[in-house]
Formats: sequence, structure tokens, C-alpha cells
Amino acid sequence: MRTQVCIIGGGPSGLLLGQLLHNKGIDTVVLERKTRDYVLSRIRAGVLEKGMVDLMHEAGLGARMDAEGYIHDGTVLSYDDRQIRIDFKELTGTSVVVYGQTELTRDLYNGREKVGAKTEFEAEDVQIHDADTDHPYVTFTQHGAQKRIDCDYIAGCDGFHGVSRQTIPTSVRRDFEKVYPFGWLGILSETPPVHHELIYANSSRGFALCSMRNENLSRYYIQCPLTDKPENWSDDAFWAELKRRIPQEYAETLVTGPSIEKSIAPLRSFVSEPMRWGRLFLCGDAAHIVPPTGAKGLNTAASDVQYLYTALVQVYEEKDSEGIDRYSEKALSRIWKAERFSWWMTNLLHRFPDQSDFDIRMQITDFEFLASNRNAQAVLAENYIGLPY
Ligand code: RFL
Ligand code: PHB
Repeated sequence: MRTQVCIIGGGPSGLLLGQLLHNKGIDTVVLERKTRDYVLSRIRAGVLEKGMVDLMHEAGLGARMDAEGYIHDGTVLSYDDRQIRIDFKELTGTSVVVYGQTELTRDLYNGREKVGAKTEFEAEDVQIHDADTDHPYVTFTQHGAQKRIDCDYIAGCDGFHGVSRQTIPTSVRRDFEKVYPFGWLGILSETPPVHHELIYANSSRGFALCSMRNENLSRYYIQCPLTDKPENWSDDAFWAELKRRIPQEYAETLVTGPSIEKSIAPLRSFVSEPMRWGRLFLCGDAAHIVPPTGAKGLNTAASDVQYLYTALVQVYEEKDSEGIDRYSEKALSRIWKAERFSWWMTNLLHRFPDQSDFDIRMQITDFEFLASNRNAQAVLAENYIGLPY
């Protein structure tokens, strides 16, 4: 098999890149380790920056997102019973869109199928060869058969546990990592959201987040020890704990119900540099991870896609390698800022096992400064709605 760009990973990064390239007449093959149904069963991000929304439009796949997504002009932050509303719209002129990653990924798969672009599911043992030469190729096994794809470029969009980053020799690669001493226990329930905007809550019992997917589908998270298991958290225990962590007015009106999904995600900050090795380009979670507190994971994947897509079009249409040569530097510059914001939000809103009274006072002071200072709110809003590409 031969293609121009071989994309490893059929998550949002790989699919969005594939659609944008296809629209420019560039041929791609997506290799996905799992099945389509498996990928679409993962409940993940919920908040889209304008940059991601614009890219979905550019891909020609924004119609359902426009019809079913929710525009959020602000968010609520609370510290015990004290609340601040950050008004994104007023502070920056821009909003975010609440539209689940699952739905966005479904739109991307439907789009890819509609144009007949090739996706190989259940591609096992994917291996990248000769990425540092002009003739890279990828091998994999599918239903017992060995396959090979020759290509011009490889996009490593295979997430944190993928093979792409590992292909870059450790002599070239530098990894930066911070692992947080807690996770997020999340549930999805067919209940109306407790509030029309997201609530990020810091309480003496730990962090909580009230999010949503639509008017009868809510997504809630609570900070939990990494040793906890979702199956040991009954729904009743989850709701009781959530109520203790959010301001009283919401605890009193929260509608509870059976969970339809329950999982624990660890929190990590991670960046791998560089994001290019020869003809291999890393994109999204394959190169970097943020803790979900700033809602930046999917959105940083989108900015990588935008830089890589533009760079590849520049190579194919203008025979100009400036974009691919500067890809790693440009992508990393924006990523580190998203890393900083996510790390700061995580520190502001969580309780840490080794936190001293002084550390708590610093959190409270940070929160009070934010409550009283418009510029501080504007900085938060600018980062939350997404820094320019
Ligand atoms: P993905 O989504 O992990 O997709 C990678 C794909 O590659 C496949 N794969 C392979 N395929 C072939 N060969 C291999 N060797 C392979 N290894 C892996 C995988 O099966 C998969 O299909 O990475 P991508 O595309 O870069 O997308 C990144 C986003 O998924 C991620 O950043 C976000 O979900 C993070 N995130 C959030 N981001 C936001 O922007 N806003 C949010 O509100 C938000 N909330 C979240 C989140 C992530 C969470 N979890 C569970 C980690 C909330 C949570 C709880
Ligand atoms: C979500 O709805 O899953 C969500 C929203 C905001 C975040 C993280 C996750 O910061």
C-alpha cells in the first residue's frame, strides 16, 4: 500500500488532520489499533476552544456541532462557599463550546467514511521504519496478516501510550513530566446539569467539577486518591461526596440519578521535545499531556493539527519546507503555555496530600486576588478560551 501521509491513531488528532488533508487533495491512511466502536465509547473532553471549532468548520464537519453544541460565555470557580464568575465573553469577546469529544470523533469518522478515505482498524503491532530517511514506511498486523504502507510523511497521532513517540531515539528526545498525587473520578448521568455553566470547585475535601454534555446529560468529577477503584464508589457515595464539595446552593438543587459511566483518570503534565524526527511528526497526546483542569488536552491537539496541516499543504502545494521545519518549535511554544495554565489551574483548585497551612493560604489569596482583580480574571479567561495559534 502507498499513501502520502500515514496517520497513526484514529483519535480526534488523527481524524481531523486526515480530513483537512483530504480536502486539499492529499491522500492519507489512518491506522487505528482499536475498533471504531471502542474509540467512540471513550468519554473524554467536553470543552472546545474557538480554534478547534473553526478547524471543524474548515474540515466541513461543523454542522452537528453548531446545532447541538452549547455556547458558554463564562464559568464559575468556587472556594468553599465563595464563588467567582469568569465572564469569558465580556473579558475576551470570545466564548467556548461544550460538545463532547465522543460526538466530535463520531462526526470525524462519519466525514472520513463519506469521502471514502481509508481507515485500517484493529491495526496491531504498528512499527515505524526509516523515519529519518526520505523513504519512511510503516508495518502492522491486521487479523493475522502482515501489511506495509510506504509514505512521504508519518503523523504520530497515537496518544500518550502510542508507538510514535517511542520511535524517536532517546538520544534525540527529551521528556518533561509531572505526575500529580491524585486522580479524577468521573461519572456521566442522564440528569439535568446543576448549573448552565461549568463549576470548578475547591473545597477542604478536594476538587470537584460540574460539567455537562446536554440538557439531560451531566458530567461530574471529584478528586480522589490514585488507589481508589471506580467499582468501589457507589453512585450514592459519589453524589454525597460531590454535594459536600460544591457551594451549598448547588448541592441543594443537584439532581442525582444512576451513573451510565464511571472511571478514574490520573493527572499528569508531560511534554516531549522535539515533536519532529525526520519525516515523523508527533501530534496531540502523543507528544504532550495536561491535567484536565484547564480543558486543554483536545484543544492543544487541535493547534498541533492546524500547524501540521498548514505545513504539509505548504510542502505539497508550494514545495516549501519552512512549515515542517518550524513545526516542532511553533507547536511547542503554544503547548508550554497551555501546560503552564493547566498546571496553575490544577494547583489553584486541588487539595494536595502534603499541603501546609501556608500553601492553603496561598491558594485562598490567589483566589481572592482573582475575585477582586479584573486583569487576573482576563488572564484566566484568555487562557481558557485559548491562546491564538
Ligand atoms: P487519543 O484520543 O488518545 O487518540 C489516540 C488514538 O491512537 C490509538 N492508538 C494507536 N493506534 C495504532 N497503533 C498504536 N500503537 C496506537 N496506540 C494508540 C488509540 O486507540 C486512539 O484511538 O489522542 P489525540 O487524538 O491526540 O486526542 C487527545 C485527546 O483525546 C485528549 O487530549 C483529551 O481527551 C484530554 N481531555 C480534555 N481535553 C480538552 O481539550 N478539554 C477537556 O474538557 C478535556 N477533558 C480530557 C478530559 C481527558 C480525560 N481523560 C480520560 C484522559 C477529561 C478526561 C477525563
Ligand atoms: C468535561 O466535561 O469532561 C470536562 C470539562 C472541563 C474540564 C475537564 C473536563 O476542565
